[in-house]
Amino acid sequence: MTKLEELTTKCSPNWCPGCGNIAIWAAFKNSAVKKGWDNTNTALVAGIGCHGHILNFTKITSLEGLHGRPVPVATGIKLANNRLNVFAFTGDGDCLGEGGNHFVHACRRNHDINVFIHDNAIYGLTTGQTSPTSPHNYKSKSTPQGNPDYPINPIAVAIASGATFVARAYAGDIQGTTDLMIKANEHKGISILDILQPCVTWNKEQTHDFYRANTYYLGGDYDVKNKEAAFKKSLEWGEKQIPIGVFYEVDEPSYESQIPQVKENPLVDNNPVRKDLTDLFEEFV
Ligand SMILES: Cc1ncc(C[n+]2csc(CCOP(=O)(O)OP(=O)(O)O)c2C)c(N)n1
Ligand code: SF4
Repeated sequence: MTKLEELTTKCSPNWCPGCGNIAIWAAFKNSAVKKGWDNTNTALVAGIGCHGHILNFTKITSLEGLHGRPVPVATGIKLANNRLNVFAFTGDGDCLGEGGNHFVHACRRNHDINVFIHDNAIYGLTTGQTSPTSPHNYKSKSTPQGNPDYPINPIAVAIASGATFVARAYAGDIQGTTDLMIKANEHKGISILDILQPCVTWNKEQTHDFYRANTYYLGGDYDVKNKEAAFKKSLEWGEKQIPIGVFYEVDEPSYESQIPQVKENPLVDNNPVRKDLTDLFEEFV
């Protein structure tokens, strides 16, 4: 059983007070405690950005990848040891800008990993420039006259690329985010969770007040298996019209379950053949 105090590191969070990352961190720790995720069964990866700091404050084995690369690192970890729960924390810039190609290919391959997008619709760490999810006409120091680009829709792109679990959370609802994180990890195959994460310092449009006023939970007779309906739903965005919850979930074989070398036993259980690579490295010195 994982205890909350066991997940704490010596580092104190340095996120701005009120930052949505604090709520995402809380939701992840709650999920870990509920489901027993710890160093024996779980690995974490993050990209570069404010979101990536989550690794410094969470005591579970982790690796901070290059900017835009947490998804391929996570798929590598899962291929090496498919017994692990693997979580990739990534920013909207990290995942959909620098890492956009990795995102699409991981979705279509249906790797059994969890991708949590800390979506603050700006580049946070580098002080608030326009990102791939910033709205059209958004003004920031990088687009002072208004953003000429139209935003990427992470939900629509994930569905179109073949992801088998696609959901959206609002960080300010810690309980709701916890439930979605747990559901994501229970899904066999790739789970994309786009988490609306207010950046209280730089983004004065997509604020906690904005999301509290305009989000609503999917439910009732909404059918998560209907791809066409999910795609249509993913295009909804507006006043009181931002859906939260699971948009799409279907059972399809994961990448790892189809690879003969890993479907029975994780690669780490095989006796790896160790080769002395000194000569090879010498060639490049
Ligand atoms: C290849 C590369 N390009 C640019 C940078 C500079 N850089 C570091 S963090 C960052 C933006 C991060 O934004 P996002 O991924 O949305 O994360 P956030 O800080 O908002 O959590 C950029 C552009 C970098 N480190 N590496
Ligand atoms: S700059 Fe924004 S995203 Fe980064 S810690 Fe501060 S509020 Fe959070």
